[in-house]
Amino acid sequence: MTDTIRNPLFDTLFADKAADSRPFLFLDDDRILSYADFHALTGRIANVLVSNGVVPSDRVAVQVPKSAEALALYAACVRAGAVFLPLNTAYTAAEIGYFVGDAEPRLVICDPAAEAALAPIAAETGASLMTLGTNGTGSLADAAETAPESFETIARETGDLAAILYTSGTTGRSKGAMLTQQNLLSNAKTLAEYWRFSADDVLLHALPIFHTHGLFVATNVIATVGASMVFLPGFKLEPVLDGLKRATAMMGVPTFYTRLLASPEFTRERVAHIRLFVSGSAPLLADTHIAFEERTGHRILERYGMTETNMNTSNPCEGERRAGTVGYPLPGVDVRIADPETGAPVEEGAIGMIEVHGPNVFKGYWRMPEKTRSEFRDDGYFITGDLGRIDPDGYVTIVGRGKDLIISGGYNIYPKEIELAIDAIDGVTESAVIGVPHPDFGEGVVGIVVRDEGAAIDETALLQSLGTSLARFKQPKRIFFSEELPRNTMGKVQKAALRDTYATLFTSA
Ligand code: MCA
Ligand code: AMP
Repeated sequence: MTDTIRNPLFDTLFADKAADSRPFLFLDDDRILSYADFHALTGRIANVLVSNGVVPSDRVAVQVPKSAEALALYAACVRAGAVFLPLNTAYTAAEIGYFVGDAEPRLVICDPAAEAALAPIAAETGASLMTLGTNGTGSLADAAETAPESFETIARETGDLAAILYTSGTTGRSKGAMLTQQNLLSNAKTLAEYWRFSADDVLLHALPIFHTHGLFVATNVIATVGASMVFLPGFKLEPVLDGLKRATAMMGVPTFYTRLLASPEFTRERVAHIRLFVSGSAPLLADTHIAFEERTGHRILERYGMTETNMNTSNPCEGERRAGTVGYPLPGVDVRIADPETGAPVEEGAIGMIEVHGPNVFKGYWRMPEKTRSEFRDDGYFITGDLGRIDPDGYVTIVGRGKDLIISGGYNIYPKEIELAIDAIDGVTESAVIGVPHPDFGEGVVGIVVRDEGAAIDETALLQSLGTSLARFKQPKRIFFSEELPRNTMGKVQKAALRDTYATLFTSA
């Protein structure tokens, strides 16, 4: 550990390993980046950030493909006291426009291929634009190449912001969750200990690095203990099967595990040496849990978190990993079940709103004080929007969602946002968007659309119109037309009835 902590998050993750020659990243082009190499790279990138006008607390918005340099950019932002704002690589320019307008970053960094589309967006808010592609391409990489390694880390307090991650909302407007150094650091330390990570571990990393799971849960835990990662650009079966050979642990969304199980090459022998498989971001079906154990002899460890809270609960490392549950509240995290309307505690074992409190819980939504107030109880507990219960022996089970949310392959999709985009198309009267069981993504998005009288718009034309406004993963996999939407006596669309109608759309052979 460095003598004096100047920047708690950066110092704990990277500064105290600045001279460490042990591997941090095993890359897919066979390069190995040691902790020392990585630390030097953060210094060079931090110098580039500062020479491009970034001062402490400035936002740096980043939509770049996954790479070692992209990960170093995250660490460099923390080191330079900037607020890292990662964005899904699937977002369209229209979607990026909203985030840039809302967050007003000093600097926008994008894939060289997106430069022409994003230049006017950056210019509108007065942000500078730089690029970072794969394999060390782009203006940021070029500038970093010649920048000095030495950089005096900017001092930060634990309560200062380290990142803003946008999450969609039930009203369709995305909210920026403000995460402090303390939020990230406390969770990384807790998880590293709870999951028994040590410097000997090698994590298979195939998750994207623009969300909590791949960025904070995976990377921060590994860097906290000085372990290594097999760092893959994404989840593709062959490289993952190959990468597992040298790994001791893997983290993934349930789709990773169902895809592995679908491969005959995923055998007990292949993973006999693995210590830990972790699943989260979406419900892991008990069937998958059981099939995984039958195939491999390993029980997947399921945990539960949110962008706003980092990780809240986890099944134990030693002890029973109970299928269908998300385990115990993590040490230092208070979890309670409350009446969704009043916030009053429910009887032991009863179903209610999951509420959480602890050093992991975010500071609030960026420039949305009222929204922030409405999602916290007066005593400081955050209202997750997830419905669950706590069994007498302490295991938490998520039984549903109090929020209208679809989780597809670990990505959150808010129906309201999709409905607004569909309703804006000529010829559409109204629409309802639902999620139904999908064999690969867990839930698949389906749109039910009522057309204006005489309008001829069909499924293909509708999907084409959505192409420029919505990221591909959010677009309905199928659209159906109906004369009207089913409504209850209050006029509210009965989504449960629609979900029943289309329940087997993707799962019937
Ligand atoms: C890709 N497609 C999807 C998804 N991903 N459609 C629906 N849902 C998805 N998740 C679409 C593409 O647009 C494309 O459509 C087609 O599927 C194939 O695209 P491809 O890029 O080849 O897909 P893939 O690379 O196989 O990606 C699937 C994936 C990926 C590996 C499951 O979505 C993924 O890495 N998901 C992880 C998300 C994650 O990290 N979530 C954590 C959030 P077309 O062919 O029509 O063009 S953090 C969180 O939730 C909290 C805090 C927590 O607890 O962790
Ligand atoms: P995000 O907005 O991407 O942070 O997603 C957070 C949401 O993902 C939570 O509110 C839950 O609804 C869901 N989630 C995360 N982990 C799990 C899990 N293990 N089981 C069920 N749902 C989960």
